[in-house]
Amino acid sequence: MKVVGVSLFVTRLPLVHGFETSSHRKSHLDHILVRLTDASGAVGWGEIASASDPFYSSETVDTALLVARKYIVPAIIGHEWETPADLATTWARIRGHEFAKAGFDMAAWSLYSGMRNEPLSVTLGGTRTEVAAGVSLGIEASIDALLAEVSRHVDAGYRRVKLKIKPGWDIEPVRAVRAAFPEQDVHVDANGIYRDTDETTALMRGLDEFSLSMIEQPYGPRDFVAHASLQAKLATPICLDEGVVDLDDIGTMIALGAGRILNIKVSRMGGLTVALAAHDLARDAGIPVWCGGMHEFGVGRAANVALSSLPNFSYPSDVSASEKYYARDIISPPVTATDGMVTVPTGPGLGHEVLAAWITENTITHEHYGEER
Ligand code: OSB
Ligand code: MG
Repeated sequence: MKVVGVSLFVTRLPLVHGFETSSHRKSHLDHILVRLTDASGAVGWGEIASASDPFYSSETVDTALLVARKYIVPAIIGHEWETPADLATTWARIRGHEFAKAGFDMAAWSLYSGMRNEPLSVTLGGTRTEVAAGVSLGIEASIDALLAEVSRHVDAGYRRVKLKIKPGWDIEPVRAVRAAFPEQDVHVDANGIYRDTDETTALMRGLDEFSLSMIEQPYGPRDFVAHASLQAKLATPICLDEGVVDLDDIGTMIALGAGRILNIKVSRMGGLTVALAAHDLARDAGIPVWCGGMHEFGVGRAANVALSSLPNFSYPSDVSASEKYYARDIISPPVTATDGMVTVPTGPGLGHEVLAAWITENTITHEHYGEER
C-alpha cells in the first residue's frame, strides 16, 4: 500500500456537559482528523485527540499539527507499506509527540482493516463481541451535582464510574458516592495532582475503606518511585495513566511495583501498534488493562472500542456512548451503549460511516498534502 494523499482537519465539537479535571475545565474540543488516501483510492481515518493546552500531556493541537505537517506527512507520502507497523517505522525516530503519531497510526489501521474487508477489532486480534463501558465524571460544583451525574449514568447501566479528584475534592465526594451507591464499581483519577507527602499517604490510605477498584495516577507522570512506595502501603490498586507513554515505562512500572493496573490510551501511547504491544506486555506480567479515553470523537472512539475487544482489556473502558459527549458525533451510527455494553461493530474497518460533510461543517482549518482525490 502507499499513501498518496493526506488531509488534516482541525475540527471543533462542543461538549454536551462541561468537564473539569484536577488541572482544568473544558467545554469544547478541537481534535485533528487525519484522512489517508491510498494509491488504490481507499481511505482511512484517524484522530489526533490532543487537548488544546499542555495540561494532560506536553502536546497541544498546535504542536501536533506542526509535527504532523513537518515530519510525519513527508515521511509517509509515497512510502510503500504492508502493515501499519511498517508505516509506523517511518515516524519512529521522532521523539515524543505520541498524540500526533497516534492519529496517523489509527488511520493506517482503519485503512488496512478496511482493505482486508474485516472489522478493525478482528485485525487487531480482538475476541469480544461487546465491551463493557465505564464513564468518567468530572469535578462538579457540588456533591449534590456529582451525585446527580453518577445517578444518571448508573441508571443508564454504565458498568463502572470514575470520579475525578483533587486536593479538597477527594474523600468527601468519594464518601458521598459510596454511601449512595454501595455496590457500584467506582474508581478515582487524580491526573497526577498530589505530591508525595505523609499527608497524601494518609489521605490515600483513607480511601482504602471505600473499596475503590483503583486510584488512577495520584502522582506526576515521572514519579514511578513515589507510586511504588505508595502502592506498598495501600490495599487499593494504583493504575497508571499519564506515567506510561511507551513500553519502557511499562517495564519500569512492573520492575518497581509502581501500580497493579494499566490504563492504555491509544493517543498517549502513540497509536494502536504500540497499544497492542502494551497489551501483550502487561498480559505477560499479569497486569490487567483497560482502555482510557480523551473524549474522542467517533473515529477515535471506534478505535477504542475495537482495541477494548482484546482479551486482557478486562476492566470497563472509558468508551461511553457518543451522546455523553456530543450532540451529533462525526460517525454514523454513533457509538451507543446498552445496559453498559458497547457492541463491537462487524463491518469492515472502523465499522461506522465517517460523516465527511459534518466534519467539514465543524472544521476550523483544513490542509491537504499530496494528490487531490
Ligand atoms: O485522565 O483519563 C483521563 C479526559 C481527558 C484527559 C484525561 C482523562 C480524561 C478522562 C475522560 O478521564 C475519558 C473519556 O471519557 O474519554
Ligand atoms: Mg486518567
